[in-house]
Amino acid sequence: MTSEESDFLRRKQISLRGLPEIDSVKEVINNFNRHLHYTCAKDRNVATNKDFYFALANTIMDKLVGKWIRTQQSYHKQNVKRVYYLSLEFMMGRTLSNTMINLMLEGACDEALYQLGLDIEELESEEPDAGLGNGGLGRLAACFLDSLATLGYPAYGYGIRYEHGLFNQAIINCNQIEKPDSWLTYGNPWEKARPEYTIPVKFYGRTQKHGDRVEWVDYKTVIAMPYDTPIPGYKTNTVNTVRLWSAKSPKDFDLSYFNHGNYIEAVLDRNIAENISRVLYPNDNFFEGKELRLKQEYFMVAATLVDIIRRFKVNKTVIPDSKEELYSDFPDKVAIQLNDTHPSLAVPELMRILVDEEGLTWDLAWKVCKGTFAYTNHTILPEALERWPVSMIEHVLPRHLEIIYLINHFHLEEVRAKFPGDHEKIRNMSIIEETGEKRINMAYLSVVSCHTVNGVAAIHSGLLVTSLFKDFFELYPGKFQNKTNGITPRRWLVLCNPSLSHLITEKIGDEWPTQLHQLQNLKEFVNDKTFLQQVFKTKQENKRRLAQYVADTYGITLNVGSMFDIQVKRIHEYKRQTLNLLHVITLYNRIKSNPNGEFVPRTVFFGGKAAPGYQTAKETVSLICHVANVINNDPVIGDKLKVVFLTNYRCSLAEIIMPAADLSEQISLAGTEASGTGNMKFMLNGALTIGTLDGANVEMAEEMGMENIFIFGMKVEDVSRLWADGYDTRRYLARLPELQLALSQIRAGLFNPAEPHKFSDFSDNLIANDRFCVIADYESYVKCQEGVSELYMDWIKWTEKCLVNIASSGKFSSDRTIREYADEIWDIKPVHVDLNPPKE
Ligand code: T68
Repeated sequence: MTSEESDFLRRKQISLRGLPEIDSVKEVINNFNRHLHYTCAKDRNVATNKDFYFALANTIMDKLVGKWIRTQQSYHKQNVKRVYYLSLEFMMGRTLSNTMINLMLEGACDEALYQLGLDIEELESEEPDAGLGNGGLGRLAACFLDSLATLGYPAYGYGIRYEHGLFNQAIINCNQIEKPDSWLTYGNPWEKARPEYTIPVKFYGRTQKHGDRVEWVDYKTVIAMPYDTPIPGYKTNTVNTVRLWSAKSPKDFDLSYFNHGNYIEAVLDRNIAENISRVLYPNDNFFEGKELRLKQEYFMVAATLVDIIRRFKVNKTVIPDSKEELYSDFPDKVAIQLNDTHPSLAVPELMRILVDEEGLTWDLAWKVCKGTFAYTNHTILPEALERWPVSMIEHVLPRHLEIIYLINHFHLEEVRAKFPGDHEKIRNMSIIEETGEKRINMAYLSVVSCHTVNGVAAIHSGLLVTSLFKDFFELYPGKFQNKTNGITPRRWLVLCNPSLSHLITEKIGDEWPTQLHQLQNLKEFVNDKTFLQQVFKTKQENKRRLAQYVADTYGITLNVGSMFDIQVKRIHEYKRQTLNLLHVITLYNRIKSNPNGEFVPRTVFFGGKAAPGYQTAKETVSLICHVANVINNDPVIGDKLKVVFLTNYRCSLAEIIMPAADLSEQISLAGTEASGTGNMKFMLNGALTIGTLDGANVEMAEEMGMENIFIFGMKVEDVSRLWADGYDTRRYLARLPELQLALSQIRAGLFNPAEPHKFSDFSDNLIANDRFCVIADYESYVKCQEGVSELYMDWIKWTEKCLVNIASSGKFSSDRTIREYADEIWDIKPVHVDLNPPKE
C-alpha cells in the first residue's frame, strides 16, 4: 500500500465522521447529479471543477434548509430572548468542508465523490474565502457564530456584504501589491437574497423642530438589501443566520436627472449609492476617518435596528396599550453586542427611533438602550480608537449629532455630581473632545451607553480599567468585565488537522470537539513513547503538506526536518515582525562567521498583509522578502536556514499553516496585543510558543505552566518604567554588537544591493524612534530562541511539551467564551430545536 493510499483509507475511517450510510451516499450522488444538470446546466463532459464545487455546495445547502427553517420557527414559537452580534467584519473563510463536518455529511460526500471519480479536496479549493474582515476581530466574530449555533443559542450576526473583501496580496520584486478580492464573481451558493425585506436608510439633510418633536428632513435614501447565510451548529439541529446588508440605489435615486431627461446619467449615478457596500476598509488596528466608512457604519446599524425591532414586534402576542408598554420588555427580548465601536452609532440610532419615531420619553428610551447594548473593546492603541469629527457627523447624520450632544449633556451632569468641581475630570470624560478639531470619542459614547464593557483577555481588561477607561471605572465600577477570546475547535482542529484529530479521538473519545477541556485527559500519555511518536509523525506529515505548498507556489525546497518557526498575522509595528527578522539576520551572521559550527536548522515563515496606506508595514514586508532572497540563495547557508514569506495569508492558508508549525511567534510588546487568537490556534495544533507576557499569552502560560512556553522580554510594568526613566536605544546598541551589525547591514543595503538606500530610513527610524521597544527586547528574545533551539534537538522532550500544550488548550474554545457572554452579559438560554414540525 502506498502512503497516499493508506492516508486515503485512514481519512475514510476517521471516527469523528462516522461511517457513511449507503443510502446517504446514494442520495448525495443523486442530488449532486441533479444540481449539475439543473442548477449548473452542465453535463459531465463540459463541467469544470467550479461546476462540481457548485453542484456539491448546492447539494449540501439543500440539507441545511430544513434545519434552518425549523430553528427559526422554534425561536419564534418559544418567543425567546435573542442576541444580535453587530460587526463591520466577519471573516468566514471557506464554508463547504465546515458545513459537511457540522452536518456529519463528510463521510457520505467523500464516498459519493470517490464513486463519481472526483477529488473532494480539489473541489474544496475551488471555493473563494469569504474574507470580509481584516484579522483577529473579524475572525473572532466568525468563531463566535460557530459556537453560538453549536451551543444552541438564538443568535444572529449582522454586518455588511462587501462586494470586495480584504484585498489579495501579491509580491512583485519584493514589494506588496494589492489586488481586489472579487469573491462574488462566480456567485455565492451559501447565501439567500431577501429582496422582500429591503430597508431604506437615510443620510444627510437637516432637522426641523415641531414643538418637542424633531423631524429629520431633506435626507437622501439608500436601500439596504439583506442576504442571509445559514450557520449550522456542530452535530446539532440548530442553524442560525448571519444577515449581511448590500446597498442598492432607490428607484428614484435622483429625480432631478430623470426630470431633466438625463436618463442615462441618472442610471449611471446609481453607483454612488451602491458604493456603500463596495469594499472593506483594509485597516487593522487603525482609524481612518473617511466619510464612506462612516456611511458604512451607519448603513449597517440603521438597517439592522429596523430588522431587530420588526422581529421584536412580530413576537408580541398581546397588543400593548401604549408605546411605553410595548418597549418596556425590549431588553428582556433583545441583547445587542457591539463588536468594537464600529457599530456604536446603533446607540444614537435606537434613541432616534424610540424618541422621534415612536414618541417615547428620553428617559424611557435611554433605559431601553442601556438595558440592550453591550460593548467589546479590542484595542487600547490610540491610533485605532474611533474619533469622528463633529463636522462630518453633522453633515452625514445631523439628528444623531444632536442626540449624541444630549447623551453627553446628561452624562456630564452625572460626572459633575460624582466629582463636583473637578473640571479636568469633566473635560477628560466628555464624549465630545474640544481640543483641536472637535471630535466624538466613540469608545466613551459606548462606555456611557452600554450596560457592560468587556476586554478580550485578562491583562487587556485590566488595562482598560487602569488606563483607557480609568475615570469611567470610578464612575461605574460594576460595568467592566473580562471575556477572554477563544477559537472554534471545529475549524481549527477537526477541519484543518484531521490526522491529529483522529489520534486524539483514538485516545480520549470523540466528545472533545464540544468539550474541549477533555483534552486534559491526554496528559496521562505524556510518558507514552509510542503516542509521542505518533504525535511527532503527525506533525511531520503536516509539515510535509506545507512544504509541498511552498514548493508548488514558490519553487523553494524545504527541509522538513528543520524547525518550522512561524509568524503569521497582520503586519504591524506593535506585532514586531522586525524583532523576528533581526533574529533571523543574527542567525545568518552566526552561520556565516562559523559555517561548520553546530546549528539547529530552521525554516522561518512570515505571512501577513500590510494595510495599503501603512508605509512602515509595507517596508517591513519588503525587507523580509529581500532578506529571504539573500539567505535562501547563499550556498554557505544551505538548508540550515531558510526564510519564506507566505503571500496572501488568509483563513484557508491558515488552515494549512497552523497544523505544520513547530514554533509560534507571539512577540508583541507587552500591553499592545489585546488578546491574539492565532496564538491559540498554534497551541491547539501542538506548536510551542515563544512570546511576551501580552494578551492571551499570559493565560496560555497559566494553563500549560511556564515550563512549557518560552516567555521573554519586558512585562507591562517594565515598559512603563522604561519610558518613565527615558528610553535610549543607543545604550542597548552599545553592548549588543550582533544587533548593531544587523541594523547596519539593513542600513547599508546588504540585502538589496540594487537599491542600497531603500531601508536606510527604516533602520535609522528604529533606532531614533523605537515606539514598540524592539531594541530593548532583542537581547532577551535572542537568548530565549537559543533555548528553543536546544530543546528542539531532543524530539522526545519537545513533543512532550507539545502534548502538554494541546492538553492545556481547553480554556481557549470559543464555546467557553460564548457561554460566559451568554450567562454574564446577554442573559440568554440555549433553545432545543426539534425537527418535527412545531405543534400549532
Ligand atoms: C484584534 N483587533 C486585536 N482589529 O488586535 C487582537 N481595527 O489582539 C484581538 O485578539 C482581536 O482583535 C480579537 O479580539 C483587530 O483585529 C481590527 O481588525 C480593526 C478593524 C477595523 C478598524 C480597527
